[in-house]
Amino acid sequence: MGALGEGWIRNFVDGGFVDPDPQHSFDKSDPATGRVFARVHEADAALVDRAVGSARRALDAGWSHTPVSERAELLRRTADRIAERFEEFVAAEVADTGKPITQARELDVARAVANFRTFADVVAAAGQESYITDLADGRRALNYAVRKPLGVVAVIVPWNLPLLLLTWKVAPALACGNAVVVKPSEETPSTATLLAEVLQEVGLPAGIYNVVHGFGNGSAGEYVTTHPGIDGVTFTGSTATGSRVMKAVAPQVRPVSFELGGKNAAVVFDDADVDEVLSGLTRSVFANTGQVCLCTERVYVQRTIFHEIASGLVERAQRLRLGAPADSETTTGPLISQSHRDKVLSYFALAEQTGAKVLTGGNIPDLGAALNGGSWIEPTLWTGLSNADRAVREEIFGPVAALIPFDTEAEAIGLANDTDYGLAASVWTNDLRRGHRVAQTMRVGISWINTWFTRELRSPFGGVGLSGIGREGGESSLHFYTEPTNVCVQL
Ligand code: TXE
Repeated sequence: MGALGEGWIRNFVDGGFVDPDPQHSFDKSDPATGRVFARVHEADAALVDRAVGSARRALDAGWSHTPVSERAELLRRTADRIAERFEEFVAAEVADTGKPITQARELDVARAVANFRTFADVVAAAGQESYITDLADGRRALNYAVRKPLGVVAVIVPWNLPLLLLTWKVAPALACGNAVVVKPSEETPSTATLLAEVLQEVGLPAGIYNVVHGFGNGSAGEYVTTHPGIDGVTFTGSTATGSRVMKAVAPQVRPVSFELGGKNAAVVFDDADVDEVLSGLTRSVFANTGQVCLCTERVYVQRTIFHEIASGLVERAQRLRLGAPADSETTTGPLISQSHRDKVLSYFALAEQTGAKVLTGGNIPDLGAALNGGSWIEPTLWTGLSNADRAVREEIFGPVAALIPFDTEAEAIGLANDTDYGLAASVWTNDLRRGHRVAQTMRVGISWINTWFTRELRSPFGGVGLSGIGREGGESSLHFYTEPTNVCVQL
């Protein structure tokens, strides 16, 4: 039986799909309508143990010694096969998330293809470090580092960009010769499962890619991260869960790579191109219904153009089209779940209690009988809040931003950096020197000037503070997914 047949979403362990157990399963519903469309088999501790065991055996059986060129070729075949089965991935991602089909095509699945292609190239071009050491007695030594796979890597991913974030980790992990045990979000189990089929088709050995479904505590997430056979964990999700995962791996002192979201700032100076700013902010605040770790939730605008930017952004927010994912005119989907909408609505209430003026949005929209069972919410903008307010300090992860005025460059830098998070920032200005100056001062992992979300997959990606630990992307990924052994030769 294939990945997504007969209303079941199955686990994939040791090269095969596991027969589902109706006693251990949960419903998967469509966030756009609220309708249940599949059951997901929840992996128990024994199944997770089988997955980890099979991963170890497959590594030892030779995968970790496969020539790099072969692994790179396998990644390229995987990219080609996803491209061939593109619309199946799009349909699965849209069903799980309710996101607009155009976005799933242009971003989510397209990036999955790009992730595999990029890491095939990166690993094929990677060199090894070597140094000649001059010794005190005039002799020399040669040092070289041999990079070996980390081993069995736990890959824990969230629901906002499920396939994109999964392949961002799985592609470099496989490129470096690791085996993975993937725990997708309980909200978005489908595309990780479909990927198992693709990896089987392109000839990945059994045991190298495993998928175990379930939740966090007392479920697959906890079983994977506490398993003694895991050699490292790469995780994207909330800061609170990241901290829990860190505790879970602490007894065994395993390396972690964490991308934990943000409370990202945009800083808009009055010399910026207003049209460019408005297009950029519309994307950065509302893309994926605000459910991207890089989304802007704090917009600092120089006072001289504050009203122009605020009214322009309101107008653009009101032009967004909420609607059925399959409609190519739809720009904005629902939130991932009713419980996530409850969280976002709680911030709406909090913001209003603490003096926010709602410029637009703030409510649950009426989209008609077909969609009203979904977890929809209006794109929302506030003024009247300050950095002291919780709605400006905590990650909301919805289509909402607070607009706050500033007067001077120094004040803007202070406001933008006044956060416990540190993932991304965007600076809008036509003053070249100021752009670089301010972008470099941002206490973040990723700083943009006059753009947002433009990504180079070989560049380091990650955050500081509550936004995470470590970097992935290009060489940074190769470093996380390998362990060097340094050899020193007396010459
Ligand atoms: O994330 P969790 P949730 C933020 C965003 C959102 C909040 C909560 O603010 O509102 O997180 O979302 C697995 N051991 N981001 O609850 O819990 C879980 O099953 C091991 C930011 O969905 O972090 C899922 O696979 N695993 C973000 C994954 O962790 C555990 C993206 C993420 O879930 C676990 C998503 C445990 N104890 C939400 N508990 C970003 N950085 O982009 C949960 N999981």
